[in-house]
Amino acid sequence: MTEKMTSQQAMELEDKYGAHNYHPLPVVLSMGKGVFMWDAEGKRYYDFLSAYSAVNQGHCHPKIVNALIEQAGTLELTSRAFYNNVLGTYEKFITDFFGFDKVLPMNSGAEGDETALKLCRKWAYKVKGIAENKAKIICCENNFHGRTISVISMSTDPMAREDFGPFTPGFITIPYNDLKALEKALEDPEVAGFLVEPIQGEAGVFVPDEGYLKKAYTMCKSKNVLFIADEVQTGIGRTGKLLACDWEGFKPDILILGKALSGGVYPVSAVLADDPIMLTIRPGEHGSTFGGNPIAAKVAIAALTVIKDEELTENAYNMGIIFREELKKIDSPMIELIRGKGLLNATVIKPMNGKTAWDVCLKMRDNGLLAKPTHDHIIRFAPPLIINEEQVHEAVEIIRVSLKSFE
Ligand code: IF1
Repeated sequence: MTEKMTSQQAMELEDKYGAHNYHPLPVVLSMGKGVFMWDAEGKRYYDFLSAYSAVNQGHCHPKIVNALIEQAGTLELTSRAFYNNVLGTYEKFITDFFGFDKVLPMNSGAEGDETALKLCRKWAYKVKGIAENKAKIICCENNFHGRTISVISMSTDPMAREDFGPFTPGFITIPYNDLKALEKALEDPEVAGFLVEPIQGEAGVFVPDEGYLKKAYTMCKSKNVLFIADEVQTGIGRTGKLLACDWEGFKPDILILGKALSGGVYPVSAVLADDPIMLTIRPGEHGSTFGGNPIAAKVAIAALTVIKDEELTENAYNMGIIFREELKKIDSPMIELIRGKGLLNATVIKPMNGKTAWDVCLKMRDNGLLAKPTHDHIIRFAPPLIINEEQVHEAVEIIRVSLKSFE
């Protein structure tokens, strides 16, 4: 029996044999359950990242894990060269769940965004009648839609773009939360779509002005432009509504889902749209080996069923209010501001005595809570949506003690 691996050994192995494309917080997790994870030495942590909102249902949810195990032992993959007895059931389930005619199943969030871009362009040429190769898609500054070449072609983050050129053409970048800029960009008759995150997660949980999304949607409709909502991070209950777009009561023309669509158990993403858009892609024009595989189908049905049966959207709404209220009670000069919706929240940290958000995250780790900074001074707080009130209070106390330790 091999010696139980220590955290140090695990980190050394990753450093020696793994690409250095991440700078993880120095903690090595070995087990997860509900809102908690445990490290290699058995120390327990509150998970306040949820793998960037992929683990909304809590770690290792039995219903989702059992769906995975059962299907994996029955029929794991057919490819789309053949039918299987699970995919159609899943397609009906998810299109009913979100209210669209059809779904195009993929695997990662970036694949979902790429699929949405291709679908929008196909619609531009087949339906809107834009001249071939002239279709343009509007996106926002400080966006995050994934790491593929076309997706980073929309990025304004130097780190995401540097030395990865040349880039895919056909994107118009405008400031986020700026209707005047959108109005101007929409004057271009070759614009086919507007791709936007209802809340910009990676940028630091930027919540746009109330009404921005609905007005943007209405402006797009007036110009026969598709509103494409990237809800990979904000969707599936995270913001206290099933979709963040639900806060403003409209249905996007194209909806992109990922992450919590599987509860973190398996890579599953999906693009949903109604027939006039979705049917512009014909057989053989798009797909993927694993897209819509039987395991993904069963896991996604279980993951969405858990969201509904355990009323996790409502819990995210209620626990989010308590979390922000309690966080605001912390009297710390390091807390510059708190923002968010539901259980997608962030605080901007003002460095103090040379200590930054990174140091706060290290201290919270020592005190039993895991979160990670984004863009230097912002800490995102996104626990699994199953968190209860007592756990919210305990987590806020850990955050308070950690901040106080720097005074
Ligand atoms: C990493 C960020 C978050 C996303 C939205 C598409 C995707 C993501 C709105 C692509 C993915 C992940 C990627 C992950 C860290 C995380 C992240 F920091 F990178 F930006 F959440 F904010 N649309 N976000 O947030 O989905 O292909 O990853 O399945 O790259 O380290 P994916």
